[in-house]
Amino acid sequence: MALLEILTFPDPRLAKKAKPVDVVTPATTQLIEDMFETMYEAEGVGLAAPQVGVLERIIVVDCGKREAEEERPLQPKEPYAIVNPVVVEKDGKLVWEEGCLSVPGYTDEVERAATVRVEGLDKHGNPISIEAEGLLAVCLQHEIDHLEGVLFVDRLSRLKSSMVKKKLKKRALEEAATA
Ligand code: GNR
Ligand code: NI
Repeated sequence: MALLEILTFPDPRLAKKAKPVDVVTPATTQLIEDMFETMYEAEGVGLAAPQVGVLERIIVVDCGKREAEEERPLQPKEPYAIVNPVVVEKDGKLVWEEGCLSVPGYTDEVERAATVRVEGLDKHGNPISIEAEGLLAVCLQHEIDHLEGVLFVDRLSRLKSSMVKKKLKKRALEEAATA
């Protein structure tokens, strides 16, 4: 088990497209376990491999604790690891206040699909299909965006996105100077 370093904006690796995983190997399974450990330590509800500098299509999510109030979730709120995840169905719209471990200190409202079905492989390489709503749906779409090099701040209006990114870059430079 190992804690991994979480990259933050404007690290260029966060803007790159991740490559599909050919074969799920023991190294993939190990990476998934390290990603879960890193996500729990950071108190996040999801993590994508590019956030830890690995440009492969792997995500982990665990929306369990934050969503215990939902009565009949489409899917049990357990931890999921998904290799090569794809949104195969989506429906409706919802606006959620999002944050990102790679964009510390900023949150904003983002509009996404209200329900999604995501297919991919689990940590053993077996096919899985997850139907989600609420925070889990948001989280799956947020993590899959990371695999395309897209951050939630890229989904704000053009003016807002450029203003926020400019401020975040300035803040990162100031922090680098005082570190
Ligand atoms: O921990 C996280 N919380 C969160 C809240 C609302 C919408 C999306 C997220 S994902 C984020 C963890 C993260 O950055 N994953 O990439
Ligand atoms: Ni994120």
